[in-house]
Amino acid sequence: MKAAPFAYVRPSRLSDAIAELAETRGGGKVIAGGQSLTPVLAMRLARPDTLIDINSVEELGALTRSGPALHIGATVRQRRVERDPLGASVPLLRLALPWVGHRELRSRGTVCGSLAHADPAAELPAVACCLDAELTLSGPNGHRRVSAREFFHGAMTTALTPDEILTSVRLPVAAAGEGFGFAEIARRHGDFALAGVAVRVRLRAGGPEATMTAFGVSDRPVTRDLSERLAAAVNDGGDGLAGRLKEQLVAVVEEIVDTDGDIHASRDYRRRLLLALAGRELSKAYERARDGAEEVTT
Ligand SMILES: Cc1cc2nc3c(=O)[nH]c(=O)nc-3n(C[C@@H](O)[C@H](O)[C@H](O)COP(=O)(O)OP(=O)(O)OC[C@H]3O[C@@H](n4cnc5c(N)ncnc54)[C@H](O)[C@@H]3O)c2cc1C
Repeated sequence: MKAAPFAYVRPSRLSDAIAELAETRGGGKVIAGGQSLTPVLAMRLARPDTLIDINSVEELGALTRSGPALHIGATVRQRRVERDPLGASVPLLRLALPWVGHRELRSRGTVCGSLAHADPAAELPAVACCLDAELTLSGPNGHRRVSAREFFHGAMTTALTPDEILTSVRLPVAAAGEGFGFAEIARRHGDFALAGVAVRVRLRAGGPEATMTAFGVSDRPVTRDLSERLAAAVNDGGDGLAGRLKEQLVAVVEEIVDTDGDIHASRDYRRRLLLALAGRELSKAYERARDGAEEVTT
């Protein structure tokens, strides 16, 4: 099938892009990498009257580190973050990116595009939630900052209003004493996840802090503080931390998996996947934090 007709504009300034989008009064759509939007257009599941291509807006192409944060502009490709040495400052992102489709898709797809698209089974929204990233949304009334955990409202639904552009995301760079874990189960490599987890562990004097974000199991990424459960499993001592963690996490996982079964997996199967992944990745993240091996190479 071919896309329904649309007008196409390619402004070179952010203010013009915002003005063009506002002028469409909700009928326009931003296009970044086009890896999700183009198939949707071709199937006529979306029929925008205007596409606002943001790829010529120079100020949206920045990938910079400023103090404790990595700043990723709206047109920065996923593959660039995967390869650029700056990307290594956010190890969880580097762990997750190879799971996003295939390399060819990541060469076009943008980090912000994936966040704006808000597929509940996508990897990068889970990373943003786990790290409590900050998103900048820009519209006719200026810029506003939204935490990733408040950005995702449901499947393909976010805090973005029809006249706003997601202009950048800021993620905290890793500090000493932190460790990360990321994994998913999909039917084939490059497919969306049936269930997945992003995990961050921080060692503190009072005990370890642990955050886990699950994806593919609800209509949006689900984040939980697992510090007490990790501390309990660690304090039990001995080998087999992943197994002890699984025992600690049964009730949390039961509560998180909030999707009816579908043609790919039942609810019970997703729970079992999530439990196995959560135990394993939390244990790995703890060991990485303890061993000071938070840097990830790809
Ligand atoms: C075969 C295939 C497999 C894939 N597998 C995966 C996978 O395993 N995991 C995964 O996460 N993704 C997967 N994807 C999608 C992924 O490739 C895209 O990178 C990502 O979802 C969208 O990024 P994009 O820059 O291409 O966005 P686009 O396709 O350009 O846009 C996607 C949506 O977000 C909006 N949008 C984009 N940028 C902005 C912005 N800055 N401000 C406001 N709105 C914006 C668009 O209007 C559109 O609604 C797959 C895609 C394909 C075709």
